[in-house]
Amino acid sequence: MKIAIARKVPASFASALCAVPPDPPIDVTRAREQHAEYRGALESCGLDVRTIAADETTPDCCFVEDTAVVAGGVALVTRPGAVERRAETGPVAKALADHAELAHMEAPATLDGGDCMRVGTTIFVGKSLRTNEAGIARLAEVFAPRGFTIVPVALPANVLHLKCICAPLGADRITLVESAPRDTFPGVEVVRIPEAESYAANVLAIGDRVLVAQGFPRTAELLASAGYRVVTLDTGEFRKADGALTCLSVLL
Ligand code: CIR
Repeated sequence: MKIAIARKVPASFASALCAVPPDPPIDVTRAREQHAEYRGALESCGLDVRTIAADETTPDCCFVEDTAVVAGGVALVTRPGAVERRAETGPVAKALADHAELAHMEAPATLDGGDCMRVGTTIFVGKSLRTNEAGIARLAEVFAPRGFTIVPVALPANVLHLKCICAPLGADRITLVESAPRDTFPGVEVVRIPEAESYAANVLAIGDRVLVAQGFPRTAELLASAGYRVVTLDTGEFRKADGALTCLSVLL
């Protein structure tokens, strides 16, 4: 059975990093309910969900995706771009150690897992304010010898992570917001997400099912027409902290 690593929402999530201060503020109780629904959806997709305890000193710790990149049996534990998030990696690395060979990243490299999108044997990596050249070089050093091709993708400064504009839909297909250039992803089939629903481009595909943020009907229709079984989830509290669906798990 495939494993998903998730991490509980701390009470301090109320002061998670946010590009814009949310109004109304983050409701931690509701975030915890949404997180439980998310974990339930992963289980319904047949995943064995392992949930790490929260750490009150790291308000963003539920966004585990940023702390590791897993491919080909290796987990590269990242050095997150935001200083406030650096201490999140230890417990995730511990949880991953039973399932994957661990690799690490040293200063000055920084990389957030949300900038990495694996499609077959290609890993697209966003050059963002969180992921620097040294981080991309380390990604290549770990995964290129294992048969992966690393393709850097320049991102505008207002895009937090690569997977804010696209997400994998299996081995040869992705979602991609309409405004992003198609030729950045050669040889990959694309389901275009309307600009007005750009937040919903961050889907989580598991087999023939795809988890989609609630409240984006056009995206849900497009994915259903593309042959997926769509499961919608309320991610409202995570969105306030610039998070979405892929951010909340690491899949093995
Ligand atoms: C941050 O700014 O780092 C968090 N508040 C949001 C991280 C979202 N992670 C992701 O998209 N992979």
